[in-house]
Amino acid sequence: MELHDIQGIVASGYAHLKHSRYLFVRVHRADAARAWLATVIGAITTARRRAPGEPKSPAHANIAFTAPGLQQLGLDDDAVQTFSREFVLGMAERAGVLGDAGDSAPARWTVGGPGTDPVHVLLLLYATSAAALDELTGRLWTGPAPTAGLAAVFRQDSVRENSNEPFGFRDGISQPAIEGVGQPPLPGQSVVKAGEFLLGYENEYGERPPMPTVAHAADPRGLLPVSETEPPRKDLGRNGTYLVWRKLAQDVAGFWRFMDSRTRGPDGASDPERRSWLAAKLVGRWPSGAPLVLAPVRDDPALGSDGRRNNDFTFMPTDPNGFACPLGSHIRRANPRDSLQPTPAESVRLSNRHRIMRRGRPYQQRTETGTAQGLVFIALNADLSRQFEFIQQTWIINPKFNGLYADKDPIIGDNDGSGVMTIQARPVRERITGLPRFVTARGGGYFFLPGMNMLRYLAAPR
Ligand code: N7H
Repeated sequence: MELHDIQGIVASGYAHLKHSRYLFVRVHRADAARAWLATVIGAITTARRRAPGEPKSPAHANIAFTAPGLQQLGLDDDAVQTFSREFVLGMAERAGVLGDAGDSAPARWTVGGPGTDPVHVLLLLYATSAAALDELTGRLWTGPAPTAGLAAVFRQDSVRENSNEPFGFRDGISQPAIEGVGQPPLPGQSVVKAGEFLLGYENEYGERPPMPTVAHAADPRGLLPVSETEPPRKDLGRNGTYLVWRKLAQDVAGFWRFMDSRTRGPDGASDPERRSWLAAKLVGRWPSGAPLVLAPVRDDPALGSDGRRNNDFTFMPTDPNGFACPLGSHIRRANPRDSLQPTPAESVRLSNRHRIMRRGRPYQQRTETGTAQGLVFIALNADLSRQFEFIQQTWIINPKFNGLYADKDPIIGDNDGSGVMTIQARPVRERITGLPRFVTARGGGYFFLPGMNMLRYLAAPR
């Protein structure tokens, strides 16, 4: 693996850096943008392994581009069109596939929608403290960015105080391991081929993902390797991947109010234990992170925080019918592991062709009416349609998922107040009705996270 050419966020979620900032940039002038890019390349973090004894860095930076961004930077249309169709169309155009309607419709987005400023570049900044983040922002953006030619059109900050997402559940537990990249796998962690997450390598089909290329003549400095499959064109996308960015607002008060309303005792009194049980059934894990498959009756915080045990499970050996972890719970939809047809082994193979690397972080911000919170959802994948979009469309918002017929994902599905969640149980199943939407899209975009070589190519004067 060419780790020095791969951006660091592919290999690590930078868990030691609590503060992050997502800066959305519009390019007005290509020459100014290229000059700025040339100054920041040296600060971009790669996936290179630390030398023995080398301390962890107190700050990291990564950078990604939309399709219009690549165009604005001067990439020929002929090259832009070699990127995946979904990427070229952009996230807002894929609203139908993603279930982004009603309050989640792109027309209402604060970034990435049809009514907002075009986004060309996304700068992802991470640091140990707010002051260090400001220093990094000054070094990479405020300082060197020319006043003309580039403008920040949106900024999202995030502070991660602990491992929980805003509803109160431990997040960031289950991730695929990429063959040849990152840490050795934990017990239960599936190892998938590098081509599921990086262009230029074999994927779970034994093939290489489609490679964006440029004409031979468009690389007069010889910065890019010659394509093996389409010579004399040059490989542009090698060691890059697609990045999904979504701002997902969470109705935390509404979520817990709903759980409360469905679990009150016969005398009308709240039942905190039962409330947490219902929420866990919807997620598939307890707030501590303990999976329902391994802790079916009550939360087990020691299990939830134990990285060697909290993801070491499949569904079929002990829970084929969903009596512990409901078939339609968020985690069983988002990664069904061994629980799909026709056999558990086939199901694992299939599930591993639809994995994403999640790099999301919570956000919280003041608004005119109070506090808004949610998730900056970030996912990496080599194939937007087969990975992120497939999960969202075929598993999350599909009422016919895995033998169900009327349910959508109870946490992030596009429910409208009449949603249904079936909790399989003996002797009879329980059906929770009247589910609203707890998570609303507020903005987003599809980006390409290039390899370092492509970055140098983009920054080179024309
Ligand atoms: Fe989900 N939540 O708090 O309920 N998610 N998710 N997610 N999610 C997971 O295993 C959550 C979202 C996946 O391999 C956990 O890390 C919330 C989107 C996948 O077992 C929790 C939001 C998509 C997994 C949550 C949200 C996914 C996963 C358990 C939005 C993809 C791994 C902790 C605000 C389209 C499944 C963990 C596996 C796990 C929550 C969004 C996918 C607690 C609140 C948009 C693949």
